[in-house]
Amino acid sequence: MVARRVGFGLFNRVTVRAFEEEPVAMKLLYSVSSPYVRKVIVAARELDIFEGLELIDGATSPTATNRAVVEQNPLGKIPALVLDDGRVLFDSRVIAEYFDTLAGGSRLFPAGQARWDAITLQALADGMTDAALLARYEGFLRPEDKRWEDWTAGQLGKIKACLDRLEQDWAGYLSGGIDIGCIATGCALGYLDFRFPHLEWQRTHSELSAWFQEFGARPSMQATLPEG
Ligand SMILES: N[C@@H](CCC(=O)N[C@@H](CS)C(=O)NCC(=O)O)C(=O)O
Repeated sequence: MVARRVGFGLFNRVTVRAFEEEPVAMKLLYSVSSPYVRKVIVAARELDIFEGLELIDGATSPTATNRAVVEQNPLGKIPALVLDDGRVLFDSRVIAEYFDTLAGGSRLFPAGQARWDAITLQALADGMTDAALLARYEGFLRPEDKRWEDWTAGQLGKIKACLDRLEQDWAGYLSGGIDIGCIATGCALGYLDFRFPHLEWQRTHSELSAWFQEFGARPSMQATLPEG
């Protein structure tokens, strides 16, 4: 997944020449376990602009905040994209759309009516990831004696509802080509397999599972398998 691992102070200027007038240097605060980071890196790879990114380790959590991340994004969350003109872009939705623009536009974020499908699917998939991450934090970060079963059950209920909706309403769409909604869905499902393998969602969602087997074999997905 990693093109270059460098410390924050060691900024080797890397530029991407795309469709903007000026070359843009871009540093991406990332971690190899984050599904949102994976989403933007898969987007960059699919758009052929990945080589223009400098990857900066930004591993962080709500209880062990990475100060280098907070300096760029007051929410303390990754991904965050630092541009050489001082702008910082976040969150993953904004960064993915920025990459799309750099690559000429309307590739992963289609124009016209199709846009609403693509970004609604992205919202559904990201929302499922949000629920999974909250359940992960509850079961992993929170001290054992303070964990709240009802909270975890609520998040797992959201995940199940999203999986059911993806299977029922989106399986045909997913097979129709790649856009930001498909990438977000692939990364959300990959995160479930990474952190919640016991859910065995593939046993109960056959069409989604078939799509994920194929989508997950793409080089962009294989190059970004989560670790940690
Ligand atoms: N909506 C954000 C979510 C980003 C997010 O929650 N990232 C996690 C890593 S997977 C994070 O940075 N967590 C640290 C925290 O919540 O303090 C996005 O799409 O980028």
